Amino acid sequence: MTQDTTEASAAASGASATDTFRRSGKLSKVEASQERVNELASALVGAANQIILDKKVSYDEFNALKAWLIKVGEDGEWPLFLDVWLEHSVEEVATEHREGNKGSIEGPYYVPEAPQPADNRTMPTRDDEPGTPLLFQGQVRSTDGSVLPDAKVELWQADAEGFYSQFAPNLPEWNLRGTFTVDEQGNYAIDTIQPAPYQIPTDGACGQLIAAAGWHAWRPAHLHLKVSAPGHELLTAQLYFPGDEHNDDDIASAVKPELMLDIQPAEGQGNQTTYDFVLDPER
Ligand code: MBD
Ligand code: FE
Repeated sequence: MTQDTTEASAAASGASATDTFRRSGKLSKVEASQERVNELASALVGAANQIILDKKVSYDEFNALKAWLIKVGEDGEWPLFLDVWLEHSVEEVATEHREGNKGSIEGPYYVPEAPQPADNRTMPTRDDEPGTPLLFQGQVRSTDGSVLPDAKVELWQADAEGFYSQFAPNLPEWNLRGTFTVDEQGNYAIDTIQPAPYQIPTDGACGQLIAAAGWHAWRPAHLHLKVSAPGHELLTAQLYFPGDEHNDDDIASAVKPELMLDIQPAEGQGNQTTYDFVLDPER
């Protein structure tokens, strides 16, 4: 058998993220009145013009911007760019009414309908999956304290090298992606591994911007979750690991103190952590 030695590239992961967005169904929910489009587009173009005037942007700089924007599209990096630098504000607006759990951004690498493992407990991994084992468990409740026995926990994460299945080459389709149900007490328990910090691709347009601006490309290690229950608002969240050097300077500005895990040594191998979710009833 010839080994597939394809390496991760910005353009390949960007193409997958663009494709995933197109297939997500999110676009079918878009409705915008002329009034609203006018309000938002005028504000955006107005702000950009004001920056040009304030910062005295030159023709050379204007052309560099044009070239860069063209490349963002060619590399398929619009989902990455928008989710890294803008989604956190959209998430803030969308969830400011909530009394239950704090959430965080979805990011570009969610794929719906990850299969439920046969034992409802073990995240799909390769036979030789590297990484520290992690038992991740907790309870799902409503804001009034009642347990939610019909809740569902979707978990997706990078592997111990920082790669997401379906967005990096050579990984099984559903590696480290799973859907789990809770028991009658609203409890879930999932065996997984600890993800590595994630570096956004450095060889595409977003990486080019990061290098040119002298920024860094890192997100702290994180677990991605969607927690849902009938009659409740869908919670999209990320959970973080204490001590990660990028918890305080996440490139995607998506860390919140409420989303920090308490990591303890497990009785067997690796670590364990307990995190309870509180969902808001639908309004
Ligand atoms: C990620 O893994 C991520 O979670 C976000 C928000 C953006 C880029 C990569
Ligand atoms: Fe992520």
